[in-house]
Order: sequence, then C-alpha cells, then structure tokens
Amino acid sequence: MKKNLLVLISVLMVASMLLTACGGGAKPASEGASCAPNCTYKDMVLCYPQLGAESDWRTANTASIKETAEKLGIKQLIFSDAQQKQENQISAVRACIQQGASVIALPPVVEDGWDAVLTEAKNAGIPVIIVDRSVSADASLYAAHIGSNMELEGERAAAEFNKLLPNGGAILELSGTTGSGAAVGRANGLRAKLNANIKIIDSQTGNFTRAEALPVMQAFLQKYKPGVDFQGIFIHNDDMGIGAIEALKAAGVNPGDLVIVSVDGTRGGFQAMVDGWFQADVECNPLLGPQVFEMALKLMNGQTIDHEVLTDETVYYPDNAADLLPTRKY
Ligand code: GYE
Repeated sequence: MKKNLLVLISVLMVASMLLTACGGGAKPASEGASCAPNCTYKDMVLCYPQLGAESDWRTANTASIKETAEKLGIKQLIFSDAQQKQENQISAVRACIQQGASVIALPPVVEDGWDAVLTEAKNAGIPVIIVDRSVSADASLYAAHIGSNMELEGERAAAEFNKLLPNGGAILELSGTTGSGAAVGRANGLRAKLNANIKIIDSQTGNFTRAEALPVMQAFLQKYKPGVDFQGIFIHNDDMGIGAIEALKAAGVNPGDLVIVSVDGTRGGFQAMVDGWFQADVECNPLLGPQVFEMALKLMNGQTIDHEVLTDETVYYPDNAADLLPTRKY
C-alpha cells in the first residue's frame, strides 16, 4: 500500500516536471496559438526586431512590414531597431517573449550566436520566422526562413564579371557586414563561380552603409591604381556602391573606367546604372511583408509551412535602367 502511494507520488512529480518543461502550459509551435485553428490577423501580435536602418534596402523592408501589418489589421506590431547590434536584437527578442508575441519574425544581423535566444522562444511556444539573412543555428530551433538566396546573388555577380572581363583581371570586393548571412553568401557565391583568370586582390567591409564604404574605397584607391592594379569592384549593396562612387569621382575615375557590379536593385542602384557607374545590379528584394504575415498566420493556426522560402530574383542592366527607374518601389 505504502509502496503504491510512493509510485503514485513519483508519477505525479514526473508529470508536473514535464508540464513545467513545456513552458508552463504554453503550446508548442506546431500546435499553433490558443485561437487555432481559427486565428485571424486580428489575433496576431507580430514581433519584428529589425536589425537596423543601414541602407535603402532596409528602409524598404521596414516599410513593407509596417504597411502590411497596417493593411491586414493585425492586433499589434512590436517593432524595434537594433542599430546593427546583435545584443540589441537579442534583448528585443527577449522582450517580445515576455510580451507574449504570437510570432517573432527575426532578420538576424549576423549568422552566429542565436541558439540561446531561439531556444528561449521555442520553450515559450513562440514560433520564429528567420527573415532576410540566415542563421547558423540548428533548423529545429526556428519554424522557417524567408529570404533571398545570397549565395546565388554572389554567383550571379561572378557571371557578370566573367562576361565583362573575358580576358581576366583583378577585382576588389567591398563586402557587407562581417559575419552576416548576406555578406557570407555573396562572398562564397562570387568565389564559387568566378573564372580562374579573375583574381580578388582585396576584400574589406563597408558594413552595408554609404558612410563606411566611402573611406574603405578611399583606402583602396591609395593602395591600388584603378585600371592598372584592378579592373573591377564587386560591391555587396547599392548604398556602399554610392559611397564608393563618391570616392572614385574624387579620385578622377570616370563612369565605365571600371567594371562595377552591385547588389539590391534600389533606385540608387538604378541611378548608378543610368549614370554609367554600375554595369549590372543583382536584385535582392526587401518587400517581404506579405509573405511574412501569411506564414505567421499559418503558424498560429498550426498549419504546415515550408521551412525554406526563397525570393525569386533577377539581374538588372543599364540598357533599360532609365525606363525601369520610375517603376521601382524602393
Ligand atoms: O542587401 C543590404 C542590407 O540583408 C539582404 O542588408 C540584406 C542586405 C541588403 O543592408 O542593402
């Protein structure tokens, strides 16, 4: 009798331990929110800890999220700007967990270092959609990734250099934020597909901003003579391209003297093609709002979703840049 009671007590203890481990009764992401399977946008509290405001791409991405939230009439958008600092983003994610967000959509500034906070969200039963750049964390720690194939963008840039420098040459690389999925992917893609006779002689980061790209380009121009030591530049985004153009102009370089390939396809990038500075602009689409909210609702309703959703993109060229410029949304 006594023995039976002991068994019963230990069974109850194990059961209660299991319940606490599941986050005090919060439902695992796969089951959806408490309104599942009938959640609507009116039930949705979406957390978007934006990584910063470093570029026109980012501004357009923020606008897309805010406009879509407004249009769909969601309950609440918790938006913050981490100013390109991972620690700020991590704090913002934690605050969203505290506030009981339905879904967290996270554009991670860098790839590494997300395991702990993603585990916390998972334990709280809040699904996380990784948006735009990727993370290195195990795929089981987040619901899905929606964004561009950054490696493919780098490969597309390589194809342009291969075309425009058929006899080979030397190029410089003005790279994005160190350790970011965008910079890592673009750098890898470029190296994977660049013809063997084209050498990358130097690579420095401009942190995806105009302001930081300018002195990096100035330093390159101190070290290497344009047209002699290098024939081209791969620039990881249009904002850095615009900063670099300022430095090139000041050094007496003319549009067309160098082969310049950039990424994003912003209005600024299109203008640089119209002005003859860029020979190609690899598209990277920031207008991810509609896809993010649609997936968030599915997750709330416990529906199945694709783990990897890649944006369909192309390459833009100077020949029709002037015609397309007025149609560009960002
Ligand atoms: O190319 C750049 C921005 O992560 C794809 O970040 C994004 C990149 C984009 O600052 O302009």
